[in-house]
Amino acid sequence: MTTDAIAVSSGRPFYITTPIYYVNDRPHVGSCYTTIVADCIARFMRLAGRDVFFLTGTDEHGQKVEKSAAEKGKSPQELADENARHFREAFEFIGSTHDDFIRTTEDRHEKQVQEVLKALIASGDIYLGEFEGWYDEGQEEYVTENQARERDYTAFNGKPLVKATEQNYYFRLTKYWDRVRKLIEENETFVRPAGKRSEVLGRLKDEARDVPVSRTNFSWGIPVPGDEQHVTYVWIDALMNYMTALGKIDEGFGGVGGSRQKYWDGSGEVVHLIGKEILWFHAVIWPALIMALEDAGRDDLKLPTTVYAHSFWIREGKKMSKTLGNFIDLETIHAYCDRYGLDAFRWYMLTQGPLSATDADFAYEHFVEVYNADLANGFGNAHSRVTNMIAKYFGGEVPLQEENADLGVDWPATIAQKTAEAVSAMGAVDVAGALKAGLEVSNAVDLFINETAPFRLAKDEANLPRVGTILYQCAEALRIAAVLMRPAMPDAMDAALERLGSPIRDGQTLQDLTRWGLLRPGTSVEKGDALFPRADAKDPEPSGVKTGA
Ligand code: ME8
Repeated sequence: MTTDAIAVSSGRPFYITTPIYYVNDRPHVGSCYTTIVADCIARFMRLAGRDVFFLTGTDEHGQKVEKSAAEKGKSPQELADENARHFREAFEFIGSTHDDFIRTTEDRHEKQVQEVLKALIASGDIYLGEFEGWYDEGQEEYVTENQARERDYTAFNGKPLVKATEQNYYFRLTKYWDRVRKLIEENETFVRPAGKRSEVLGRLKDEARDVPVSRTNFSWGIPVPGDEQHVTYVWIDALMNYMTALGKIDEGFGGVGGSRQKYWDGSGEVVHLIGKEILWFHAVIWPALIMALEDAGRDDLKLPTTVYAHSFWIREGKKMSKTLGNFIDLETIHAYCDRYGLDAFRWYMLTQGPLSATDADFAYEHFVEVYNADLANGFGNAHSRVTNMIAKYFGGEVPLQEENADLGVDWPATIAQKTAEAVSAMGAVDVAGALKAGLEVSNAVDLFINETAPFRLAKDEANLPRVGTILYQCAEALRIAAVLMRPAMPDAMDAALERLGSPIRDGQTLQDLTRWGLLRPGTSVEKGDALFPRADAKDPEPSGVKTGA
């Protein structure tokens, strides 16, 4: 995915996905994070005129869910229903604009996964074999002898690895190993960011091995067609969601006719946004599966454009875990949003989050610092200065500009440059970079006010035309800053635009909205309460009240 390929263009499809989340647990800051990032990209791309499809959902099969349900005295389906509802509610709460929410226990998904299994068993790329190895029960994956030794025979969750022998169905990954390596080597943007790509290429230097794709030690999963004592390994089942939701395997089961085919037919980009711990599955096993399907005659199926693996939120330098009890859970997220607003929470997630190769620390003091700097003293302050002065000096109407006034800032050029920066950053999945471009416009307005001092000039009535020119430029630049920051903070930026008399109308695109001079003199401007009231770090950290398991 080059920057150019993804850039603004009318109507071209853009498909973005999050991982589907396990229903053995409730949503937390991690699942909310990936979904917020995907949402921000989806909103930006829609505004840029792309035909976007944004998918999220839940991963409901597997041993982990079966065990977790048993511990809670529930059936796996009951637990899945309950937690899928929590995920839906959480994603609605954080303002996610996903177009579909897929659940792997849905008929449309199960039927298509069984078709895939049948096709691959028939082509010989899935076969019955025997295996002994080190198994990570938490991750539901086998690790090689080398990896097991390196980790001191400890699983990802800190428990010991177990030695397991099984007769299983296997996927012939060995057959596709070199093709996948070549794909990643020759295509710099298939796995992003660059550091993650190198990690995967490093692992691909190891000896190739086939991967088990079925289990017999639990039953909560999709039965292997023709050999029902085996259930499909959760990973194969889960990865297929990206295609089954579009009806790519069989549109008859997609339940949407052929209307979603265009989102993955080679005419646009397909971006899988994931966390770093599931990169191997997405960067290696997933393309290999698609290649195997191609070999089995499904040459209509395409590879994704980019697998983007972000790092993790940690808490005060430590990994977040249930054992440490230091998770930013939903209740805490609600408490933050109650105090600072959902938009501020999204802003923090998006601008300070671990999208790069390093983990990001969620720390209260840091949250307050960023909130005050960017929002209360940044955009919010610039907005209230400008709307207040327009109210005070021009009766709340956007003033006229003087002809040929040169106030030292070439706004049209600045805006064109910042918009281009935002588009190119978003195309490279650099969400923080894209949002920074908007914030820089609003910071430039603040500086411009300090330098041109309209509040001082206004003391002499003769200067009012000059003051008007300054305030027109401020209001127009702030309008555009709000447009650029809106994918992160839809409600707050809509309020800001509303007060500038410039709500976004249906059908308006980024290109229309970032055109300098759209704001008409005479437009009514409203001043109002602070968009982002200042925060005080001396207040205790917001904390949520637990509402059950
Ligand atoms: O792995 N910081 O589901 P899952 C940032 N069902 N993101 C985090 C995070 C953290 N501390 N913790 C979790 C699964 N995430 C499989 C996926 S996809 C075909 C199947 C996010 O419920 C991050 O996106 O364990 C990570 O990849 C995902 O939650 C894992 O969710």
